[in-house]
Amino acid sequence: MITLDRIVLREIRLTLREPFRISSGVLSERRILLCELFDKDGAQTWSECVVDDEPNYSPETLDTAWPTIVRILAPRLLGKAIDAPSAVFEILDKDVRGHNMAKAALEMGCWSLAAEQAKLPLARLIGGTREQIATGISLGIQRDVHALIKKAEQSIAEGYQKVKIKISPGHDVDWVRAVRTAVGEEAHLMADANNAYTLADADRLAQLDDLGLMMIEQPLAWDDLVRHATLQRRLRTPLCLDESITSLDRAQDMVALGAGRIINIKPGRVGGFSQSIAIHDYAEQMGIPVWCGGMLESGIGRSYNVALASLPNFTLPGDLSPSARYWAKDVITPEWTMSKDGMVKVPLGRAGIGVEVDRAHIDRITVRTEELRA
Ligand code: OSB
Ligand code: MG
Repeated sequence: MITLDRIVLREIRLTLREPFRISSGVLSERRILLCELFDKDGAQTWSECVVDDEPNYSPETLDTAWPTIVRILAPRLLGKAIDAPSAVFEILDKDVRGHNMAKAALEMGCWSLAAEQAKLPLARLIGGTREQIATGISLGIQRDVHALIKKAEQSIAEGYQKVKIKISPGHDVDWVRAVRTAVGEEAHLMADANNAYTLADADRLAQLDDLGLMMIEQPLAWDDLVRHATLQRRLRTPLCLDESITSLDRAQDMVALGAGRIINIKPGRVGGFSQSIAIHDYAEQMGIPVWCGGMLESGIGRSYNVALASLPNFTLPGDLSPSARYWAKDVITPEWTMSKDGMVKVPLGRAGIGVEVDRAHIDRITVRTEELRA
């Protein structure tokens, strides 16, 4: 039983070590929304709302999520006795359209609180079976092809098991081919377009078929399925959907339409863990592999992704780069690290999210807080 008596929202600023460019925008200083959740019986945890500053990935931003949590979502939970974290999504979702990332921040926090209460690592509470997760890197669009080749080679040398190349018109077939030539046939490469193309580009995208990619992620519009299905029929390379999969229903639609063959699950995008687990289970039944995407989270958001990725059907490497790839200093200790063979360990040594949150550091980089009470 969970009864929240207090939620504290914080906006922190973390500067990326280098700007991250995707087809739909560039990120350099992250405004990150953290939540601290307190149960009336003393359990406490942190969660992260994975919104960006700009609505170029999803319609949500930090400035939509904050007031939505304050005015609409948190009051549905504060002071109410909640049977289990699996009940939270429905409570938050009833008659609230969208705002999945805002919902997810609270929902996932409740899963972590339940793990704290049960004295279990979050990964174990949800039925995770892996002790370490194969890790890939997501490389932003670089200044020129030489910079991209260098980054890809470095990533493989560091042990990453998958290299995802962000593409956009003008930075696509030739760039990916150049990387393939440089790193050889065996390297696990994929491309992510973040909606940069239309069906008019099908011939161009079909040229990627010769480059041995594991998948092409979300080439078409952020909310599209039908056109992806048309495109998938033209391509040998599997399509992987990211932006378009916002619920279990959309995952089922993807399969029914043949709009993709792989799903990138980001718990924030689908409203939290219960929806992520439902999509995972459905995909497993349908023979659809899934992997865990990233949103340039702080170490707190990452801990949820790592726990989720310990479920059995997360069979492909996740975008779970170690802390040092993003930040000069992360908000947790120890920071997330990756072994030489590209694995991230699931923290199974303690309850909840499994990592220590560096409150003093968070205090120093907090620009705003708001406390919500039952
Ligand atoms: O499309 O997967 C994406 C980051 C921000 C927004 C969208 C995406 C990404 C990434 C980065 O690819 C993954 C990571 O956290 O390393
Ligand atoms: Mg993506």
